[in-house]
Amino acid sequence: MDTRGDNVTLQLNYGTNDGGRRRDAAMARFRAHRFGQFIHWGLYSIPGGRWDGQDIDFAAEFLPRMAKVPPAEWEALAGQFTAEAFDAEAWADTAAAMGAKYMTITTKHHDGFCLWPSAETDFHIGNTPAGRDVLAELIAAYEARGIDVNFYYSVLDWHHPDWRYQLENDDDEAAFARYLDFAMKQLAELAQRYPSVKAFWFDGTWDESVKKNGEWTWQVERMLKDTIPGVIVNSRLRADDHGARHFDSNGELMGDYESGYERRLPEPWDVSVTARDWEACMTISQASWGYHQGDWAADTIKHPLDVVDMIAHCTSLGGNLLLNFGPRGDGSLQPVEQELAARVGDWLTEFGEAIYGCGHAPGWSPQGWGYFTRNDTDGTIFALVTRLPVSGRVRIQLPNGLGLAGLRSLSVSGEPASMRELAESVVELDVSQCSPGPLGFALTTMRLDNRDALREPNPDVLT
Ligand code: FHN
Repeated sequence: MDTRGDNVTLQLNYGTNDGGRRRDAAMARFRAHRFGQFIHWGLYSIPGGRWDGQDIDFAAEFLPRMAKVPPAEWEALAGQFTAEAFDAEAWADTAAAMGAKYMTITTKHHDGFCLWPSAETDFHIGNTPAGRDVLAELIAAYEARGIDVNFYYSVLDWHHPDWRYQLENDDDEAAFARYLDFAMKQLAELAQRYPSVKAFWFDGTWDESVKKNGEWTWQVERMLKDTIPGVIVNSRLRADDHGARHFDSNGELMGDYESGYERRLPEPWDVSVTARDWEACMTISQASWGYHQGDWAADTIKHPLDVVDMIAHCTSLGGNLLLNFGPRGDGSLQPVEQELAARVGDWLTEFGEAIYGCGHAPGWSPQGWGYFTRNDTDGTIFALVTRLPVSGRVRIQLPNGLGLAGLRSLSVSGEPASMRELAESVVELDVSQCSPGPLGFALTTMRLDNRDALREPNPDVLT
């Protein structure tokens, strides 16, 4: 243990590697992507939240637990996994139309069913009527469109006989050691079989059994990064020497980006999150990740403009948004999700300049009508109006000492009818004549202490 002033730094064998702010090209690419597509697809997609005619009012991928499905009946679902409507090209087209720059697919969720022909278990897609290497098909289709592919992997495995939630005796310890060996081999399979994968998204690591095995989590990250140099690992994998997760016992991030925001975003003014890379994941329905055929999910689909607000919100705080899709059991996409993807893509076609390669704009605080972002390369400041004031006026509070020398509309909505300086560093745009809907502007700023050098005095402003 070191003591530096009041800060006591614990010596950790399995703590942070680099505090969550990698500077290499692979991490810069992930950061610049800003928006990705999450896909939950597995055996749970077949029943779609319904068992014996009863819908569960819970996430569809938890059906085996919520409906207490006998393990043998759940395993038998593999016989119905035909993937007859699975079309990797169609999935990739939807992602491209939406403006997603990466896709994260569930290779194995909590039920233990593997979307790849794993040599470590018989419970995999190779032993189903589908019999296809869907991960290879997806990688080919997405990468052909310039979209990176990442893998989700659940350490929690309800199917494996050696899985343990707690380690209460020597038998538990021995069994769980066998399980961790199995999982390590599966992860090595995925990395060796699909070496173009850019990131691993770990889940299901909240149980005491995993938290007591920080060394294994550290070894997994090392193995993956040795196998695929530059590969990215989220913060949900690691536990440190004392069982701390996401952040080690010294408060330093473990993994390459923080992935604790699930179906929620940081407060718009919580600039503390800008200290590291992070990603929020979000369902399109209220709370089901897997396809859910019941009204419980269908009645809670988000509006596309809610999603674009989330994208702008995340970018303004230097984070990514991972939006989840739940294909049906046969591999077909839900039309409601495809429609939402198209509308989100329309917005990114217009305003993507303020998202891709952009991040937090230090000193520019959100002001209710939307968010500021900043191009990480040339420093351009953008104003994204996702919550248009009913007044038709957008008031911009610039950082002290800055004035607005000009602006450029990012879309066909047109330029503001007027731009008035109300006070030092306060400008009001009249956008009442702009076409209805989201707006976005690239701002040109000036130092107020040499305003005359940059433009004529504004007759609207009393000098
Ligand atoms: O239990 C899972 C859930 O099914 C889903 O995969 C989400 C995605 O972030 N992760 C877990 C809940 O935190």
